[in-house]
Amino acid sequence: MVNVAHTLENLHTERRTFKPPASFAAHANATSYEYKKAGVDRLEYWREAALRLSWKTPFTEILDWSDAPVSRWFHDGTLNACDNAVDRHVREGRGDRVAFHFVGEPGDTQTLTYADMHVRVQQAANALVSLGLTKGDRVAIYLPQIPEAVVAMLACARIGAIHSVVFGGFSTESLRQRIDDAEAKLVITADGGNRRGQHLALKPLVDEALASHGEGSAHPGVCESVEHVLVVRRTGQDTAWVEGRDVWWHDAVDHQSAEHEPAWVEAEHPLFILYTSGTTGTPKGLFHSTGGYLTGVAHTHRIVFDLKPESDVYWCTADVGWVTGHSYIVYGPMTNGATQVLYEGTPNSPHEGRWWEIVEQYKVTILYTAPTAIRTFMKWGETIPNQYDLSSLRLLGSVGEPINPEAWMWYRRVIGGDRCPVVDTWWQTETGAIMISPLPGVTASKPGSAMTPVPGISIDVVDDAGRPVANGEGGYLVVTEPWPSMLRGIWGNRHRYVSTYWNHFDGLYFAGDGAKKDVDGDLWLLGRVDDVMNVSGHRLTTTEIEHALVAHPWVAEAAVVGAADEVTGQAVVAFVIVRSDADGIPADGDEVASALREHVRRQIGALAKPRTILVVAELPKTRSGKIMRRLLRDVAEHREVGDVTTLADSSVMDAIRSGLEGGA
Ligand code: 6R9
Repeated sequence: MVNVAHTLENLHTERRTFKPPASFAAHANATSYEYKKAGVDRLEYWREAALRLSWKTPFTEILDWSDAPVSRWFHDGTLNACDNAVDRHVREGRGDRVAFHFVGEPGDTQTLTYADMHVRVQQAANALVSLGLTKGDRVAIYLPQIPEAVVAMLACARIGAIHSVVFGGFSTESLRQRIDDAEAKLVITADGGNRRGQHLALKPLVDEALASHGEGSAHPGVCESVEHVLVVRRTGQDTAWVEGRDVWWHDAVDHQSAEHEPAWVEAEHPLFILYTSGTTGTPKGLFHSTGGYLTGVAHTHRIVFDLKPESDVYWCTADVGWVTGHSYIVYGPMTNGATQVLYEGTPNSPHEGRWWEIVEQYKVTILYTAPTAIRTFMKWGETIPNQYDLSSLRLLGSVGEPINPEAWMWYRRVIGGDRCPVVDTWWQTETGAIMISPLPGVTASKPGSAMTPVPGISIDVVDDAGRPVANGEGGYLVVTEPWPSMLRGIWGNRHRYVSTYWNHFDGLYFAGDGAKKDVDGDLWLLGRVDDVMNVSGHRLTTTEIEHALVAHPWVAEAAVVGAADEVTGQAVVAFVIVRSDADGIPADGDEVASALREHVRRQIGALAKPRTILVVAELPKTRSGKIMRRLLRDVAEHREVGDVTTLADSSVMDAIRSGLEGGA
């Protein structure tokens, strides 16, 4: 069940612990009292956290669980997320504080204070209103990592519109699906973004998505909800234009008044939809509330990252297109009045020291990134970060996938100078906010373990029957009590919400991850137990890639597995059976493979492109016709193939093996 089994050995032997430095603990936002308070009265603990937000009308009820498993938190209060993230700081005299040091990949920079953001979000909100948007409408945002992405999200929140950010690396097809499922009225995009010195066009992908319901299209009737496309000029590249539909951001926004009264919404008003790979083919549109979500992200950001808003410079390297960007760039840090770095580009552009140059230049104090990035830096070698002054750093965070102890130790030693606590934070798009993590001033942490649930969160590891396992044993990770930032559902599909998360174990939220309690009861995350893969911290399912492959005329059948990969955690490996009589199919397997890899990139996006495609004559199947991915994973990971007794035809694996040795 667990696909990172190779890390298990470490877990049994890992006994190193790192206590918070005394100087850190002495000034930490969170002490052990935090656990005590939450332990005495969980709901009261969350009430206090919610009271740190700015409410227009106060709430009287904390949790309403009568419609379980859909929760309502603080539901009779009203507030606005943009007001909390921006206006409040200006109102309370913090307008001059820098909100963002923006660094574009080509080297352009912008400094935006909270007062600057205040002007921008109000102008953008007025522009949205003038384009006919109103409370409850959905807006798709397909932008590079530039300040307008943050402004666009907050402007939606300001008017009560629900944003659905689609990561800029997704293909036309993925964008089309997401626009369509949410019935977005507006798409906000850019001419393009900067990626490794190139201009990467975005607008043409939007045009293609919206044109796909045209005559003769494979998708009649889709995306008809879209009335306008708002286009940020980022790269200046030539852009096709649909008169009447397309509007330049600068034309629509810049002349607007910088006064806009936020829409005061009920706490349960949906703030955003974010699509994530599901175990069945189509992506799930998870949606989050306003009051509970904001409480969860602001609170965890304050206690896990120990944010001191007056002095810290915080940098989360995630893209705003992922949940980490939503929760720990936009809503959590901004609600807490953080000063942040926002970087448009990749870590090796124009050179492999780019991140460390940024840390040095802006004196970054808190860095939050992913294991895949850390392993990439390890591969590039420590002489690169060693050339920069990283002494401003005081806390390091990790998220997205299990961090192997070796990477954890390297991160702590090379980047953190052996003095910074490392917080390995486990959470999901569904959970909205961090659920398991050390508290940096309290926890003596172990390399590779996310340690314990954060205060106010109730988590367990259970066996197949839903019974808690003993220390020293593994099982399935579950959340046992509702929490404020939990997802409120899957857009338009309550049934799928219930069956995906609540039908596995009665009354428990099923996270889809395997976990182990060590002898001390600390938690070790072991990766997904379903067919979700984790490639560089991005969630993909085997099914969605298989669907893309079989949609190609050359492919008769396809099976996809996630194989362990040193840098990306897992890598996509596809096994395909081709139609040898298909029109135009090359005789050479390598040519077939490269064309199919490109096809997957176009269908889903570059992140889904298989590392390896193997053309095979047959796939291993059980007698009931199920593909045995476990055996294919053995092949992909160059292991001895496991038990084949349930195969309908046990010679299939021999054929695959010998075919591979033949050089395919
Ligand atoms: C925030 C985010 C969620 C899945 C989750 C798990 C994996 C995330 C992790 C981790 C081990 C950590 N995951 N953080 N596994 N240790 N610290 O990544 O959300 O994109 O929805 O992915 O990522 O498998 O179930 P999302």
